[in-house]
Amino acid sequence: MRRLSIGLCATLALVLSAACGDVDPAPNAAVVDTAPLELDPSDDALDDLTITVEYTDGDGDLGEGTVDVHDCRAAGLVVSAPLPPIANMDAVEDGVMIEGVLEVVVSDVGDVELDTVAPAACDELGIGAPVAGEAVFCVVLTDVAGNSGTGDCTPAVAILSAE
Ligand SMILES: [Ca+2]
Ligand SMILES: [Ca+2]
Repeated sequence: MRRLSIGLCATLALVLSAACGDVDPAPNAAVVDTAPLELDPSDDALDDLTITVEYTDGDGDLGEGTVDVHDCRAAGLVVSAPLPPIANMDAVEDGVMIEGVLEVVVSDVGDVELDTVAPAACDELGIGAPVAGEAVFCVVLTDVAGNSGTGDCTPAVAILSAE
């Protein structure tokens, strides 16, 4: 039973769009912190992962979109959560570029059987085949208009054996 919770840090910035008008409407993500780097699936207090993501969205409508976290150990291990409103309505209407930090918590990471190849969403981001005792998580953001930008992945997180 895995859950995803989202914390929005208070670092939302409204950036005036560049006048050249070449705005990317898709929200991009960059993983800036992953903690802890070791999870113990047999201990409920030690199996929760916090991924800190910097986001940018060229037209401001990321709020109320979704965040997907792909567990690259096997296809279909994806947790999704709705994002809270981010920019105010005026900014969204005006298509103002926004950037800020999201804290994404993936709760209760379990021990799973590995696929032989990385799931497509992870492969696209350059993640190789799953490795025993490790897990990589990739974060992809989708704005309220349905635009998905470039995601980013955590370093390998050690998964302690449940034995
Ligand atoms: Ca957007
Ligand atoms: Ca837990």
